[in-house]
Amino acid sequence: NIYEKNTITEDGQLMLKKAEKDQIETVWDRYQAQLPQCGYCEMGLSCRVCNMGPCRVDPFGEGPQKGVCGADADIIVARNLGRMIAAGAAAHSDHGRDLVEVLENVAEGNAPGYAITDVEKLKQVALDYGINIDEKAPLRIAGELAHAMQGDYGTRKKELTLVKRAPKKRRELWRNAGIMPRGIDRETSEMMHRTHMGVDNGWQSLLLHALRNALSDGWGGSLIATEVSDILFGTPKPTPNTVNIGVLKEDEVNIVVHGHNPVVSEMILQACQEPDLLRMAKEKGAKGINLAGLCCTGSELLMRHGIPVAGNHLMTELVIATGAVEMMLVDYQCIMPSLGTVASCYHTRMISTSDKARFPGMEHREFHPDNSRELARELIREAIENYEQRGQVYIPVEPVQSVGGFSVEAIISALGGTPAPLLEAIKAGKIRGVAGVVGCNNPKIRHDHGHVTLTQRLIENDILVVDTGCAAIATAKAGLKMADAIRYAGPGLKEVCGALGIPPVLHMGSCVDNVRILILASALADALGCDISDLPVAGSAPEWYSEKAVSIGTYFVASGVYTVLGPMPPITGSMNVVKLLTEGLNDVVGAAFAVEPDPEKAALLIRRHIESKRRALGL
Ligand code: BF8
Ligand code: SF4
Repeated sequence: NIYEKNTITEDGQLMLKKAEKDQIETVWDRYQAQLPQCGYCEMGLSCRVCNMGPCRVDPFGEGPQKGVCGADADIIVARNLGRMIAAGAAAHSDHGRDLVEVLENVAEGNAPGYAITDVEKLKQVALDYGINIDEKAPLRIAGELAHAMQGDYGTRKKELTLVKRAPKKRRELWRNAGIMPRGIDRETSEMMHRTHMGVDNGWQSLLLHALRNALSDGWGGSLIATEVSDILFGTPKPTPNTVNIGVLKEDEVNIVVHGHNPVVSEMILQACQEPDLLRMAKEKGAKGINLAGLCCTGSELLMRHGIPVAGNHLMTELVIATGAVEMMLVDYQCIMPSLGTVASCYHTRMISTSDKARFPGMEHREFHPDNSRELARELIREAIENYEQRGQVYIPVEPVQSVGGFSVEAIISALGGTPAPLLEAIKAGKIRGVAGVVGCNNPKIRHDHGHVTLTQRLIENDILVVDTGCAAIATAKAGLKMADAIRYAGPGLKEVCGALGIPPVLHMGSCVDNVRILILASALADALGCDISDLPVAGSAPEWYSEKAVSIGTYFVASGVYTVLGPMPPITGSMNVVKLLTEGLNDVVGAAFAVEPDPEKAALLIRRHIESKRRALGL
């Protein structure tokens, strides 16, 4: 049936049925209504960069082969891809900037409710920035660090500070290829400049700058986002949690946070735990206040506090259709503008919180570092009031157990303080290699099918999987992160994970936390004295949809990680671009992309790649 065709998840199928009954339009309905999607756009062959256009190039060679300005298919495709990467890098990096601003406000005493939680990490990152930390109070270090990080964002000729964490060989490669990232904003701004009509019309030079732009995200904006989040809210440690729509509770006030930046969700969490508000909830007849997450801000809370996650990207409308959510608070990114309409059919109050993100049908209550604590309390009070308005609820499944919180620090500590045991297991062949499975859901792919199937095939074949974002939520829902999930793993991986007491699939966080995978890969490369591109590792994004995912895939490849995409990016209009991205980049950065929508085949590609890297290392 149609429900099973759309999603592999039981909660998704049952909720789709419920949504149909309630006459709720979902992302799948709207996708169907768009079909067939524009073939020119699918191939990247349409251009609306300027007002002499819009233009399109005929892929069959019969109609026009150039836009009004004279741009051919190669230029148009490369320009479009470059702009996708610029948007993705901007999204992650601006998220990072918001955290730096909170750090600055904490240092100045203007952010009640926020604090420095991980002083060790603050000091370590400050040292990376060359800040003298001797005899300085944490708040003073925090102020200096925030200032230094702001410097990384702006115009500068130097290299980004944190690229020093990449292996030496990799940095030399970036310098020689001319793709070493400078300012974080600079690279995005330069991409917008280069893709203006009449600027960079070399498809190769455009794509090289696209690599640099993506690196400014992976080794800049996203890395800052993760590090400052750890400093402010704590570096994750392994924590049990529960996932799927069953984490909502019939007899409690359900509050859901959706979006990305922990700056809002952490304050909501604090408020949900305050005794006077809990008392108030009980007075209203609820057993308590139940906070659950969606998407990446959900993963942020899951990683640090074991807060349950109700679902990933394609589940966000369906969570509201339970009728059990008193309030959903959103910040930014991946929040479908349809959510307000869905909520209008139920009692759910929808709150937007960021000065840069508004949505139809939502009430706007803006969070700033100085008002966050009070505003969070006020909103939770209102959510509790709303409990009385609740109608019938439908929560059709039981939650699934999972373990998350695998920061690099936590992994190294599980290994006994050094990456050596993991390397030994890889050398001995018990673990063949490590694969990152990351990214979104996309209605073009059966929901969660790509993530779960690929992950199963990999762990069966003794490949350790690390995951983030919506992929990480998918495999958790599928039970691959339960303590006893090692029963799904091959014999070697089962033995190693069993001895360490970890699942074969490690939740490393939200999408900005993909940098944790980069740092892990760098640690392995350093320990082996090689480059990241020599390692038996791979990346994949089986169900990606967002511009952020394009930036992530690109910085993975530019960092030396072979990366397999599920859905095809809009580049097939230029064979030159396709060839460069899937083959030519091997000569530039020692890694390239592959595209394979079938996760069974993607698993084979990754296994083949990992085995070839093992052979090259003599393993
Ligand atoms: O940053 S995986 S659908 S929620 S873009 Fe979005 Fe994709 Fe999910 Fe988080 Ni990432
Ligand atoms: Fe057309 Fe060139 Fe303008 Fe693009 S930049 S819309 S191809 S004229």
